[in-house]
Amino acid sequence: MDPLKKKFFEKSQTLLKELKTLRKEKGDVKIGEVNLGQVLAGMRGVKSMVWETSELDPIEGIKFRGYSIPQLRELLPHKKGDRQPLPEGLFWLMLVDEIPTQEQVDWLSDEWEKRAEIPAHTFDILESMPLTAHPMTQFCIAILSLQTESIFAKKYAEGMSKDDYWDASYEDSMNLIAKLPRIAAYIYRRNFHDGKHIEPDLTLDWAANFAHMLGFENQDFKRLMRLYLTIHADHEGGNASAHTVHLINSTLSDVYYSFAGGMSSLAGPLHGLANQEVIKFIFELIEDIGTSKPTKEQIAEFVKKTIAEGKVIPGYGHAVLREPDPRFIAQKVFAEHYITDSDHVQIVWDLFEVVPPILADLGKVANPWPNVDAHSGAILVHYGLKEYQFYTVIFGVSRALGVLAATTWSRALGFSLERPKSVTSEWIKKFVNKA
Ligand code: CMX
Repeated sequence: MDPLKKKFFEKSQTLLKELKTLRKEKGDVKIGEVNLGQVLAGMRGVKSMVWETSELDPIEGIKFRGYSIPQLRELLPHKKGDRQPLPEGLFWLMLVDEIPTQEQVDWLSDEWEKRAEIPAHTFDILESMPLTAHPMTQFCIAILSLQTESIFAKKYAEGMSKDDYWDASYEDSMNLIAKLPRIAAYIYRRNFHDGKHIEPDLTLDWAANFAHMLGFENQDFKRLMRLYLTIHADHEGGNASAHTVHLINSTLSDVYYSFAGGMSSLAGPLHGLANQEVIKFIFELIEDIGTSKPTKEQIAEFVKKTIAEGKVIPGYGHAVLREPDPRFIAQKVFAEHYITDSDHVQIVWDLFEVVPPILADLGKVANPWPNVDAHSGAILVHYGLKEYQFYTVIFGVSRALGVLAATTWSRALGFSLERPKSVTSEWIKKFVNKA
């Protein structure tokens, strides 16, 4: 058994026993209440699932196994000469709740390289897609095409015991994570660089190899990818992509089906697609105002006009957060350090000043602050990755780390098929009037 898998097995067995006892002895303890407002507002705040890998606080933002992003930047192993954390380290932490050593992270980089090979039919399927298909559509289809490699599905068909679900899930998760950068880069090069593909460089870490296969050799871009793929990895279990993965996987559909579903959810403009919408919004703003150096007054005008047209300001607001997103701040800190003289980045910073009071004045927006998607596009444009249709795919590559670590836990802990109760509006009217 590999060292990560062995650690995971030992830890998950201990928690499994604890949860079994808790369920038996305390199963009827109430942990929350649900009111009609929550149900009508997309189940906001309803505690209904267990997610081991991260937890979201409305004020402090995301904590991965209790660690904030600034703490992770200090504690997770780095590449020599880089201050950004390695996403391999975050995956290790999320999976086994321990900060890994440099040696453990190097082992994981090597392990993913060994598992990165893509079956030929996946490339064939991608080649059969029109170039007009959105990169997220291609990404979802490519992931689903990998389902032929599912160890879980194969073993299930052979009569696998419940006790072994976690093992097959771990193997599939490791394999899928290993393959995603190659698939994503293939889609990017196919769509935007005449299909001139770049072979992986097996000496590089997971994020740097992704940058290399995309065609970016700039060391700062590789640093950016390490940070980017770390901070987008997980946002507790209730966000749409994570919850979709959790739901699908609870039916014992394997991680390929589950993750493809999660990526379909990430492709929505209120979720991950917001990162492409933000840079589109900035390009439109520049076009509309006629300068890439607009004043704050001109930006405010454009923001108000957008709202008056019945549209949202992409990159602002959040279902849970009530302060600026620490993932936005982490990218701002990166840009302040590595980028001088970018009009797009400056507009992002000006929007950070201009948008919140305008949204707050509307009187209905629960969180007027920027979220993770408000910053990323301007930084990618700075390094030359201007094809914004691809941005959500990068988000998706990162999101695999959190949701697949969490899914491995779900199978180890034997969580049940998800099946909440729905009611009709007729039922609600009757119930509320009686109350
Ligand atoms: N611009 C304009 N109006 C906004 C707004 C924004 N950025 N954010 C919220 N509102 C509006 C909502 O549309 C809603 O209006 P109606 O009552 O007329 O329908 C009202 O304010 C209340 O919404 P809320 O309770 O503040 O927000 P929700 O929890 O319902 O939705 C979110 C959260 C993210 C969907 C919403 O803030 C939004 O649409 N933001 C823009 C899209 C975006 O950036 N999404 C990315 C989120 C991060 C991620 O998942 O990647």
